[in-house]
Amino acid sequence: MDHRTKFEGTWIRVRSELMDHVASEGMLPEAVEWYGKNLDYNMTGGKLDRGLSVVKTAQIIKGEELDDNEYYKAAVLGWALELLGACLIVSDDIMDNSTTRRAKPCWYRVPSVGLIAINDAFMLESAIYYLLKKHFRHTPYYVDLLELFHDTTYQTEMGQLMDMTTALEGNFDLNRFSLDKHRLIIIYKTAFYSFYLPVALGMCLTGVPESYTLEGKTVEPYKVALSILLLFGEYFQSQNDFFDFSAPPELVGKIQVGTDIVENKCSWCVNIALALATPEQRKVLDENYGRKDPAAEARVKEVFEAVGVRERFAKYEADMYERLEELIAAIPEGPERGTLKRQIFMIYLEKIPKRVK
Ligand code: GPP
Ligand code: MG
Ligand code: MG
Ligand code: MG
Repeated sequence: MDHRTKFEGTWIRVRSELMDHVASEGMLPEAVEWYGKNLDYNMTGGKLDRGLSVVKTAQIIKGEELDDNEYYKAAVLGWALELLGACLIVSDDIMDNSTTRRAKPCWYRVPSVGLIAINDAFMLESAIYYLLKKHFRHTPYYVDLLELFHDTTYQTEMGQLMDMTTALEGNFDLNRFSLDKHRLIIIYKTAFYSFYLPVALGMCLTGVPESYTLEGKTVEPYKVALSILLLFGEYFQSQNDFFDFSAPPELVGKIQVGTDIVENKCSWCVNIALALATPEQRKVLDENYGRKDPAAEARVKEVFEAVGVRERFAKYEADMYERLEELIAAIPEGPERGTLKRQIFMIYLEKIPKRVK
């Protein structure tokens, strides 16, 4: 059985734990049924990369297959992370005024749902803490897990706030954008929760300490992991921005191609276009970016094509690949179990450049 199928197979048990719990609270049957629909709609159909990464990290660090009990614990942490992802996406789609996600209408667009989606997002988040308490309350690293989830959630919210406040409706001054601002936004809104959190959870679960000595040198494994994973996150979200402009809609699972241009977002593409535009092209961007009008959006896209955003992305991707490869090769690694391994990061390096959504 492949990794993904095995991980997916554990969802049914985690789902039952959550459903049994809400039912045991004596909730009204229609509410219990609604919660089940919330879980089914928002926890399925995704790529599960974050959740899977928790399990893989734990396996690599342990250096051998996890036994059934260890596997389930790792999977619970993986699903807890997927719950965080689902909560963020349900909320983000409302804020971004998005239409579709994973080839289905966004949850808040489902006719009977609407703004109940806000409470549904809260419940997806709270489910994390129910699972953590149930499975990890008695472990010495329970507080570390809580802190990891709380801290990264807060960081993601700060990122989302920067994402939203650099994109205020009606503020058409493109001078407020820059690649440095873009970098800060995406590290906070994506990199911490999508890249650092899965690996840090896997490390925490397998007892990787704050520091250890390797060939006479002190290694701080969480700091090493953070520095590389934030760069992965930067690359991944820049790619998400690029796909928002370039990808055929059926691939990204969004019927209407991206919303970044009309939503006035400080995206990778507009920053690249601003750096390359002639004064005439700059004028087109100034007059059309962030306008809620398909014709204006089309004019912006023409400029993106003309300045060569696609070629720039290919170059950016090749440079990132090289940088990441070097950083991974420099990770201090020994044969000891319970320490950081390059393979954890190699998995990301193999996957991200190939992804199409
Ligand atoms: C993705 O950005 C960012 C998030 C999912 C974080 C949301 C954070 C909250 C606190 C709600 P995006 O809007 O570019 O993603 P997509 O293109 O997938 O909508
Ligand atoms: Mg967003
Ligand atoms: Mg969005
Ligand atoms: Mg996007």
